[in-house]
Amino acid sequence: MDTKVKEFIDKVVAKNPAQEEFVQAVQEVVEKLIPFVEDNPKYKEAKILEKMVEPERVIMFRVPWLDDQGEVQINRGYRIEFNSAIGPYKGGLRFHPSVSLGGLKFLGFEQVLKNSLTTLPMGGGKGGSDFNPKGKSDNEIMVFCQSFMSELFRHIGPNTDVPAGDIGVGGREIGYLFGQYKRLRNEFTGVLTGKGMEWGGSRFRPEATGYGAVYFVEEMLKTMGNDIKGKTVALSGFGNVSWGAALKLEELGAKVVTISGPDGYIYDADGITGDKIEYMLELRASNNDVVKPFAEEFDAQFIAGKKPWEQKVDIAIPCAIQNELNADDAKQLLNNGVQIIAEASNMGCTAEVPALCQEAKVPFGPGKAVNAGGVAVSGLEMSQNSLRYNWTAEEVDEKLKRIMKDIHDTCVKFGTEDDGTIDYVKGANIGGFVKVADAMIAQGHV
Ligand code: 2IT
Repeated sequence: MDTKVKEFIDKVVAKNPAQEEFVQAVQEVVEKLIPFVEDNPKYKEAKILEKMVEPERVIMFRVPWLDDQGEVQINRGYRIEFNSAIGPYKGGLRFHPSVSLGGLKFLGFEQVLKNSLTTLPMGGGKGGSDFNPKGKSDNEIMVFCQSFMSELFRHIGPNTDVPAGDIGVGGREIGYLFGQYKRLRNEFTGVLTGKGMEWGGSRFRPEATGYGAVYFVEEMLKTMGNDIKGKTVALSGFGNVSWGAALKLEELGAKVVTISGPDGYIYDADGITGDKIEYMLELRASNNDVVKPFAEEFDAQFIAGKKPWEQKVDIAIPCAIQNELNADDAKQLLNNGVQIIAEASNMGCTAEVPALCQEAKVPFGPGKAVNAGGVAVSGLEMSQNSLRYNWTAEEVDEKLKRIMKDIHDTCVKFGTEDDGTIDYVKGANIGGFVKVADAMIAQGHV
């Protein structure tokens, strides 16, 4: 490791003990940014990198609720308000038993650069709870959401901080959270995104992360003189992101052969299409967090306890959770001739994977670029709420496509190497950084 990078990371580790994912996310970014900052002393003098790794504000709170048996349950809630240099804090809420302060700081840190890449005026934030939706009744989910919002409401607002969904938080949860916010504030505002179409939501917000990821992969393929038609694709997860990606991949003539859950993965040689894609929504709504029932329903293969990366595919798109594709998985994919690995999940790959891809001259798309379509359509939802107006499906889709193309152009601009290859990690990190850093300098020492 470069000595300057090491010095920087040593300080981050010392100041943030036991926050490995946060350190991993910071390291991936500063490895690319420190050389850039050395060449641009204004960022160095203003200590922009040092400032950017410190959230502006961290809110941590108790979330008590009563389960269906009348027993008291206590969870922990968080909101990390990371950076507001270019707009209100914006980012999702994650409800998952693995949620911790360090995990949310990694997600908030990534969100700052991702939101900047979208070209829209959004700062970065992230929040959530260690609440586990698995096995909970609909009533328990509602009661939990109401208790969570009974504290969160005082910290957020349409011009302050605008949460959305993430793992474990979809349309249903956003509904319960919005209802409670509205009740407490007596205000109907765009304080959350991912709302239902009847009450201020945007067309394509549920599909947006998956659609955007596929648009980005299409752009990557274009630079290789290739296209998506006929490609076989391995997706992981069965939630919102892989559902949206599967829909768009089918539309564009690619073939999705895998999805996965914590219990294992599905391999379907015929392709996951039509009703099979819609069934993913039922799996999620069941609150069981398993993918096996898919195999029973559609006579596909279920491989227990394994990850989909052992299959031979043209394109691999992790869509589930952080660090779900490691160095061994990447080697297996590369040996099997994979042409692109693109993270639709946040930090879906472990730290070694981008370098392995670069060595093999296989393009690697980092999450903050590939999955930015979700928050981009959240930004468009905020615009529509401010206008008190709804754009048509065509209008939203056209804007999303344009944004994903702009993000790809930014990656090419800042990430093209002397040999002509594109380092998308470098491109996304520098491209996202410049706008935030310039805004921070312009706003003085705050
Ligand atoms: O990771 C992400 O970008 C999201 N969960 C979406 C955030 C948002 O505000 O739409």
